[in-house]
Amino acid sequence: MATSILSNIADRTKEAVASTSSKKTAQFASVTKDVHDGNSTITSDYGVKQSNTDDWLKVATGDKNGPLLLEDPFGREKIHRFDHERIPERVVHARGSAAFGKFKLHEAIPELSSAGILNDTSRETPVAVRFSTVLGSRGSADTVRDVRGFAVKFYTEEGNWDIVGNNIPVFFIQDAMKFPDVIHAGKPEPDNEIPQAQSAHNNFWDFQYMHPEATHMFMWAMSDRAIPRSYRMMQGFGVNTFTLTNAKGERHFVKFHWTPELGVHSFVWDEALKIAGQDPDFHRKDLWMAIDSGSYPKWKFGIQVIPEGKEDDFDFDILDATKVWPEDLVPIRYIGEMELNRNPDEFFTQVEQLAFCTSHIVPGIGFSDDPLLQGRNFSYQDTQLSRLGINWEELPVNRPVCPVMNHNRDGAMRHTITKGKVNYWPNRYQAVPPTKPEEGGYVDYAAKVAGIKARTQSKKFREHHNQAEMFFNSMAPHEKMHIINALGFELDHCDDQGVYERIVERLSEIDLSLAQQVADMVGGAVPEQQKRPKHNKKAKGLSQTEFAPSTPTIATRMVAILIADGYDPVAYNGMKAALSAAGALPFTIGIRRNKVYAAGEEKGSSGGVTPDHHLEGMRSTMFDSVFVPGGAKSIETLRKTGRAVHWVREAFGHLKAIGATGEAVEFVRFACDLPGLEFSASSAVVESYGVVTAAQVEPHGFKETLNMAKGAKDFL
Ligand code: HDD
Repeated sequence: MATSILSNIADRTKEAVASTSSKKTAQFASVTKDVHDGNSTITSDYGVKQSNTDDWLKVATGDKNGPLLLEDPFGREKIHRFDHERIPERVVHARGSAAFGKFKLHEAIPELSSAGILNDTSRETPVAVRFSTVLGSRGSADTVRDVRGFAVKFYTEEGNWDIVGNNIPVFFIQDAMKFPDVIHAGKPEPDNEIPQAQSAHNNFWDFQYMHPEATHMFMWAMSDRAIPRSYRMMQGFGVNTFTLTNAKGERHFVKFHWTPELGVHSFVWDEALKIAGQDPDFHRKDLWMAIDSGSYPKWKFGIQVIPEGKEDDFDFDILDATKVWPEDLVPIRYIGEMELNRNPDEFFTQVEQLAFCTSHIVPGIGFSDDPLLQGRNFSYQDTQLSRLGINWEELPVNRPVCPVMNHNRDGAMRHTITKGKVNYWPNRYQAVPPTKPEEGGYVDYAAKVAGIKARTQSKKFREHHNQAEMFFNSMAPHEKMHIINALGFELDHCDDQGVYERIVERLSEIDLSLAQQVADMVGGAVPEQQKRPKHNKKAKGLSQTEFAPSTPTIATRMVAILIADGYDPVAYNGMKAALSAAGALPFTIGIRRNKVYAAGEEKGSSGGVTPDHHLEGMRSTMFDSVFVPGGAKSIETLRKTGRAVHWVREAFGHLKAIGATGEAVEFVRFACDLPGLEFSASSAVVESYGVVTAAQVEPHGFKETLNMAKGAKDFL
């Protein structure tokens, strides 16, 4: 997607960017300046109007340049400010983008939690959400194979609450102390800083083998979840076990879930690989465009709850972040919804400076003894200090919308002015006292703790394979195939035979056939025996095929319409109108970007359409679907153009819905080159392998064609 697509869509929809009337929006407005206000002129940072910001003050010698003068405050300030623009990127999750929106509770849960946000269904809580990849640097590509971050900041009336989650419900490690190891092993290798944003290397897989606890997570990371089609089409999980406490002081263990309204969809690997080169900003643009055009992404908010006292009823430890709570055992209860409806105004101040802490919770919510979570609670606050400084919570994007007042003071870049005689508690004025619990002061759950101080872990933490196998067993056949191929790709990039052979050995503890197929692909000994007896259990909610939207939709999907001179204008216009009416985004792809003329139109006449892109500029990988209208001359040209044939063939290979009418039917059959593909020679609409054709089609037939396309797998 090029920038032109962005402006294109904005033009087309003419829908204003939504502004949620919220306290956070108003707060942002109070610190926002607009370069387009028409009244501003350039000043120095200390407010003096400048008359020239192009030429450094120098000693002029006739009409020649003389030396620059250090005394120039404007020249010094401009360069000095530039030299210091960068702050450290996040040590993980450096690449990402964010948007703002609102959270609405549908069902109050007073029996579980006293949190205002989980009880007051009349509230609209402003949120900021940042999506990210984990391993790549800030400038790396969006569509790499990786876990995606899904971090939500709720600006609640009682303070900020952050759920810093991922799009995968489990994690590589069980104890926070291992985090530097797992990240060092995944990031580029230390000697040559290769590879960028990839898990396909020796160190990553060496780590996976050395840590059997990572097995479940690497199965997820090799699945389609790790190559999402869009941030808007991924789930989010809090991963760690938190707690909810009600007004009576009773406690429940909880896991948080986000389920996207649009369903869960992924790329195929070949597509993801190509887009990483063709458009490294694919996901960032996709989110931006959707919000800009008024198609606001939404997620249902769900909780899984286990009452205190029941925590030992499972064959896994409920505090182990490498395990899911199978939905068959602990169903998800959906109680709210989140919508993202506002793009940032400025990336640096609203996305780079957006900072999360798992330790940021509000009354009614608490932590469990999950050893990953407890370590995270230290790490996030700590990392914000080195990225943003001690006063990072004063930055506009991080500021709560409720009052903040205490006796913390000073530090670099403090900019709140706190008036008064005292900066400690208790004081003789009773100034700024703590809040009583009954008036909303946070109360820690009075957990009984007794034990022996030791570096140890619970017994159930030592079982690592049951859920890895359950995950694999629960996959649809094509999902299993994708996992096998992903492992084949990753291990092919490991040149240390010890590394890939040992991973195959690990796989034989999960599923023999999986291990054998991967071994055959990547080389080395093919295992003959299942190394651990299989339990053959499956669970609900693991295969992403279960997450089709309740009503199939092509809204916000990008459809390319491929044309050359002599195209059929009835089919072209009919399909374009039908797509727009269904909320899809049609793009005209021409043989060139200069005007293309329909059958019956003179070249150079006032008619013709100006394509959004030409065949070489934009590939089919960038679109969800392709439609080719007929027109004898247009098809003759497309058929002779290698790139056009490749366009359609590649779309077919990437399992995209393809539509063709009139002469294009034969062209698509030729391009897809698949015996057994059924095509229609009559006016009947035929669907075969996601290719929808009608050789003779009346304008009213487009609705039917579109309905069939909706049924094509890519859209479900
Ligand atoms: Fe983390 C960032 C998610 C374990 C330490 N993490 C970070 C972000 C996400 C997650 C989404 C990006 C936030 C943003 O957009 O700014 N992390 C997770 C999940 C984990 C997890 C779901 C497992 C349940 N993380 C984890 C551990 C540690 C960290 C065990 C350290 C002990 N994570 C960090 C960090 C980062 C971070 C170094 C880097 C930037 C930041 O915090 O703000 O502190």
